[in-house]
Amino acid sequence: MKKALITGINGQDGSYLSEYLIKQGYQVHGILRRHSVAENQDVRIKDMDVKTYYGDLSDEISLFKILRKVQPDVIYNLAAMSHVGISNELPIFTVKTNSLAVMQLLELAKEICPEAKIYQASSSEMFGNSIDNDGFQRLSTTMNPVSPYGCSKVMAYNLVRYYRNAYNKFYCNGILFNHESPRRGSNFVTNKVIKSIVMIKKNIIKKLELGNLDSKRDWGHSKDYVRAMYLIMNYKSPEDWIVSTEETRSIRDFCRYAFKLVGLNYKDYVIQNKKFLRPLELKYLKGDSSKIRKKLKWKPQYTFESMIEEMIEYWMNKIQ
Ligand code: G4F
Repeated sequence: MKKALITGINGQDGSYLSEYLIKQGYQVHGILRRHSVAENQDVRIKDMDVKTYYGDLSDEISLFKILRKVQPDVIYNLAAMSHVGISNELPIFTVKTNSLAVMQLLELAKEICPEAKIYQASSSEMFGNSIDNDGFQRLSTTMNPVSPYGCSKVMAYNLVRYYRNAYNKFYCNGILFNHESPRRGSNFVTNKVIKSIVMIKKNIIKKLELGNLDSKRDWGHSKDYVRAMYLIMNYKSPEDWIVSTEETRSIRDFCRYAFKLVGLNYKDYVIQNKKFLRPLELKYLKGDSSKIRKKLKWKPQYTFESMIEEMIEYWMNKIQ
């Protein structure tokens, strides 16, 4: 039985990937960070057949011990300080977790489990406001990040490429555009909007405060994107890939559709609060995923609409 180690196993992607890998016949191991609220520690994976270990990417001793004990065949590095807005408040922590810790992982893996393949969760935030003339971002697009998070991810992306080339390793980057689901943290805009809509509908709150409504994102579903991760790791050679829906919509479009689904008009409820604006905004994302569609036959199964419908249904049942 092949062994997979997932860092960030209790996150949105970590939990969907665990389910997917178990179905593919893997023994799944994961690293959990200690959480002060014990119930939140493993909330997304508690019913899954996975083995977990307390650790932290930035704690080299825990990482060393876990790698030595598990001896994974494949490592999916999904752990990160993943909130772009908050990376402006925690820039040093962001770089330590998202860049330096990745170097630590690469070094340790090279010594302890030299045959292990590594997947690195790279991000469309690395492109910043660079857009090719045809309106897409692709592997050749200049990376011009506009947040500490984006900068930290560019460093990790380059480290993975460096180790791959220098030491002839199967290390890959998946540059994933935004991906959402009912398991998304509720301080990311999609789940914040959906959860608030349900609370408005149930008369729990009256308004929804947001920041920039005009930035555009290429939003897919996390379940589709973990399938892409698996395909990337099972391709014949280690490469870098873009995973995206090739469609872009504004936060305003998202609100318009989601409010309409429950019979409301977003204009009656959404107000702007400067507190949610960022020092620099990434204005537009639309990824060219033709490479993965062609070479790995990947394509998303969810649409923008079916993803939002699933999220609404989840919160309608959850919030009473
Ligand atoms: O949902 P968001 O916080 O996602 P963002 O910043 O695009 O980052 C996500 O996608 C990246 C891939 O490109 C990942 F790497 C990253 O880890 C994360 O998953 O914000 C989306 C947009 C932004 O333009 C933001 O300014 O929504 C805008 N927004 C407007 N009001 C808001 C809010 N974002 C948040 N989080 N909260 C608001 O109230």
